[in-house]
Amino acid sequence: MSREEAERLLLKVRRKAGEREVEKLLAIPHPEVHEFVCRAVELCQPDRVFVCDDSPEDLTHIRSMAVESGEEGPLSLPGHTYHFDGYFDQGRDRQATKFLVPKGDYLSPRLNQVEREEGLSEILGLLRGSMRGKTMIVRFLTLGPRHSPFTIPCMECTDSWYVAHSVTLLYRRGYDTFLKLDPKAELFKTLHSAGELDGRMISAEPEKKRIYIDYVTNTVYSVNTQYAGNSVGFKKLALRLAIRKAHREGWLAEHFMIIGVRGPGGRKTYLAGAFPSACGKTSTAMLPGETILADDIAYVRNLEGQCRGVNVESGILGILQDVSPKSDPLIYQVLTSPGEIIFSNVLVKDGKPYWLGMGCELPKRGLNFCGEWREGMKGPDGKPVPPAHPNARYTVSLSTLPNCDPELENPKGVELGGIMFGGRDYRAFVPVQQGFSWEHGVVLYGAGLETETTFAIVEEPKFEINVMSLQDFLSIPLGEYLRNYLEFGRRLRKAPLVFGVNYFLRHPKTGEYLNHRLDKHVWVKWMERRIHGEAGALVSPTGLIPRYEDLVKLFREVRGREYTEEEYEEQFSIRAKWLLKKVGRVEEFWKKEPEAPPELFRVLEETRRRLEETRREFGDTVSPEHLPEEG
Ligand code: SPV
Ligand code: MN
Repeated sequence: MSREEAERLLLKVRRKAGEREVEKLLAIPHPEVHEFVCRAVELCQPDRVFVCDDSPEDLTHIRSMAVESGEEGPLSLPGHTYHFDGYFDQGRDRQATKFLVPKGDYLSPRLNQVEREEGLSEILGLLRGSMRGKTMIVRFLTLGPRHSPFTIPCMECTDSWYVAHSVTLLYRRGYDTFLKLDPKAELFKTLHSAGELDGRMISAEPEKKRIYIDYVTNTVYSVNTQYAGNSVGFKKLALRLAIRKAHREGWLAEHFMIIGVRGPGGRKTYLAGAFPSACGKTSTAMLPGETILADDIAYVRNLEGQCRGVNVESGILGILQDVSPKSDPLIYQVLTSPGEIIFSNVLVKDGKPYWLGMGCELPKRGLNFCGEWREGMKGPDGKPVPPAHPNARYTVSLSTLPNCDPELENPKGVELGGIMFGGRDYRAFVPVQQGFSWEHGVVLYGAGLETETTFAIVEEPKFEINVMSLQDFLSIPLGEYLRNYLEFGRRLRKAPLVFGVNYFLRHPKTGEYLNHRLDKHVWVKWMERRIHGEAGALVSPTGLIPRYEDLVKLFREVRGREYTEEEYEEQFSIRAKWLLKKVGRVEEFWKKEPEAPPELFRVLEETRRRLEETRREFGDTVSPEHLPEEG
């Protein structure tokens, strides 16, 4: 498109945006950018358009408009603000989030979807006129570090200053990348409107909340919602687009944290980890003494045979609940010091934010997501309203954390020595184990990742399979995704070791947790030693497990305590009966996926055979003393 054509196209925008904003758009040599902004203006009919060029003035403008508009409120500490989402808008909304699937395309029926034309007409209808009286903010950013093989350029049009402000904290600035963009470069685009707002600047029509993903045009539409996971299009929404791109191009887009783990002699080894919500992901990434590179989403590529990973984001949208000086000293310190932080859905009293489990008594009244809150209050659905929402979050830039890894912006990312998968499993998997191979680990710990949702000693437990903790976001058939994963590892010169972790093992009789919250630090250090061939292992039917003598040393070093043989015996006994049930569940789940790769069933079948043999010889629960040494 020539400049003249672009100017003609942007005429409509010029009336609302003014000369300076249009010049910022015209400086970008990518016709899709102009078309997208024009279409958004025509459809949503904002009164004004603001194009953010990432200059300090523009970023300050967004920050102050977030407060001036009333979407955020100031707190006492400099830089701290709060934001509330509506009562029915407190988390990612599985039901309202759908793929737009063109006729003739197939997505697993497990993925929420609507026929593309029908869905488009619904969501465009809801967006029509949604920005009247408001300003549309246009933002440019990159997913992954800038100037890197990982970079994906992205843009967002939103009518929420809070969303635009969150983007500043969570992502890398991208306007200058867009100025130099190849006019044919692939872009991800998101169009968001908070819709009708009530007197407290909260989306007023939650029943009309829709979040639709159009993978045909790499566009995310989101309306009548403000919760960041639904409105900031670059988290799990763009992840769905990235998964398709990764699959086409042979790399991985994952729900991963990445931690830098220190080993002997000052070396550092990077490990990635996938965990469903509330299974220990952030607390693993934030282990004291180690560094955090990524908290939520990573891209992983084969660069010259090496498995390299980057953080897609540059900030954290973290859960506040149970962050206390004791459990998470690092992040607690950050949250109680001056600096740019948005607190969402907390309790606010006298300029201070409060959340559940913060380690002090909470005020009996204050301001929260329901308005003026007092103890005993009931919500619109008749349920008691907690002082702060359990999914209350903080939004902060990673670079402000003292433990931020220095390689965050490395365009080549970091080499991943290992990948861990962790679910919530009260009675089967040992706390840590290593897959026999890439294939074995990816299938058994990743494709079989489960979260146990109930614990009762007598009843049959309930489980939810969450493949690689990515299941909600998968945008291609599950079997194809797994095949891509397996092949990715086979093409590497040295595939990362694959580990399965389980922080939730309980005593079979008393129901008590068998590990302390911080024992995971020992498991992580054991993985680090394994990657460098510096720890032995025993061969169990489901993977390689630590030897007692290695753990004794690590517990002394890391936790400063003696690790007893009784603890080891309890934690690392092979619970063959429950493990056999697990294998059965995973098999049942995957049988329903027509494209499931045959290797998956082979690994499961071999696991079953090994478990049955061991059980026949030693019984339902097998002490590690019966297991042979590796090699
Ligand atoms: C999660 O729930 O996995 C999150 C928060 O990381 S959200 O951004 O809502 O996805
Ligand atoms: Mn997440």
